[in-house]
Amino acid sequence: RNWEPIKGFDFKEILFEQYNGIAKITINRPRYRNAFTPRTTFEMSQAFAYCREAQDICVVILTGAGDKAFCSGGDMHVKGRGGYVGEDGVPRLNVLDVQKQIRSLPKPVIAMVNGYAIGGGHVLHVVCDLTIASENAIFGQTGPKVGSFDAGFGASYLARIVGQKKAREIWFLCRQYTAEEAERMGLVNCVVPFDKLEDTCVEWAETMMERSPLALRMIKAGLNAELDGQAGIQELAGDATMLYYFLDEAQEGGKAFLEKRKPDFKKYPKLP
Ligand code: 2NE
Repeated sequence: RNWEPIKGFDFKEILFEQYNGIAKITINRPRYRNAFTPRTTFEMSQAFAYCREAQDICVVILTGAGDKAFCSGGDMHVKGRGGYVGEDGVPRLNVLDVQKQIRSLPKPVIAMVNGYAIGGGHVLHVVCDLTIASENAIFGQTGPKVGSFDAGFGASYLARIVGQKKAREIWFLCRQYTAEEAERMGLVNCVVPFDKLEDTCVEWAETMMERSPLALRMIKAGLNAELDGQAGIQELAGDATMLYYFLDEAQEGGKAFLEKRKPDFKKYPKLP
């Protein structure tokens, strides 16, 4: 498959490519099982921001380089006091920004889990809309073993997926689960042989690209809204406003203001 690099970025820790309307973001630190540093997550943020704006990108695939890991969470070499310390010496937890971006991206995001999805790397797949895993994939949280936790999406959204008891088991015991076990928990959409992983993700992406993008956008916002509180409602409401702006009724309000007259809203339909 002919993935083309997306130009205009000087990324050091991710690969950013596209093919036929699909963007692929690959965490590219296989030496460290694709653990992320503040730079990795800054780069991911930039890539997701591009995907939001780009008209020719319809679906995003998130994955890790190689055949060992999707992502092993925060890089323990740079975990300091207050967060993961970047090249500027500032401690951050900027992976949380990436999680929010994935959830609010008005396009589907597929986690292509090609190996270990552990710790903060596990949470990254959890927040993606769909997860497709290869048979060698391993899932789990390690926080309480290594001095960390994610009590945000990593806890509450995980519990929505696998249930409260299982989510507590995952976090309290820090066990590792096979792809088959993860599928049984509803934590992944499907499991395929490693050599079919990318083809399957592209097929799923291409199927979604045959569906109405606006319908997918609205349903994603609706599914998020319940859990994301005011922030979720804001997104769904923003989509409703966007659609309203397409109507003559909304145009009339703005036109009337500029023409210094009373708006005439009477002519627009009031459906039951
Ligand atoms: C991922 C896992 C299970 C893989 O095991 P294995 O046996 O396949 O590989 P190995 O030998 O452990 O790792 C290979 C190399 O990658 C480095 C290792 O240190 C090792 O390096 P060398 O010994 O060859 O020099 N490596 C792997 N993971 C790394 C990491 N996260 N940071 C830095 N280097 C890493 C196994 O490696 C593992 O359990 N890794 C640690 C997973 C972990 O605990 N991650 C942090 C969780 S906390 C978190 O991510 C987090 C959060 O909880 C909340 C918010 C934000 C982040």
